[in-house]
Amino acid sequence: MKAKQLIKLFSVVALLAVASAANSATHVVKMKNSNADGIMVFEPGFLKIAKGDTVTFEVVDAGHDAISEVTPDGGSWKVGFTGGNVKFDVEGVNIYYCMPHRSMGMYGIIQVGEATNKADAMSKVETIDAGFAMNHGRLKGYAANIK
Ligand SMILES: [Cu+2]
Repeated sequence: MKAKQLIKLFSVVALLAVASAANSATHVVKMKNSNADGIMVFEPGFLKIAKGDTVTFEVVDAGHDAISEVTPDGGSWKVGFTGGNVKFDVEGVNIYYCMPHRSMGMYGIIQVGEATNKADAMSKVETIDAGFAMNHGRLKGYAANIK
């Protein structure tokens, strides 16, 4: 291959890389002690993203983690107390919680593309909410955004 052809090939590869990176976005979910939704919260509590997007769990207040409870494919993911990134490659509804504040209703929902497992997720929301010691209705409010 001649040098000119090689340069052309590299240009195409570089453009493709830029294009695919531009198609996936990064979103932020803050882990906080309080906001307008009450105490011990993920912000936003409901987030809709596209398949392939990444969510950065940001530590605003210490002492929170994020652990999946419901996922579209039965898989699991977890973010520790120092925060971190989760890339979502499966379409559907993810329901997650913070271990230390689980009974206080510190839950969040991330919908990735189509809500492929909506019926399952909605029935789990009922069960989860019934187990809270406080903040009843918060998770149901988030779930009302699942479309
Ligand atoms: Cu927490």
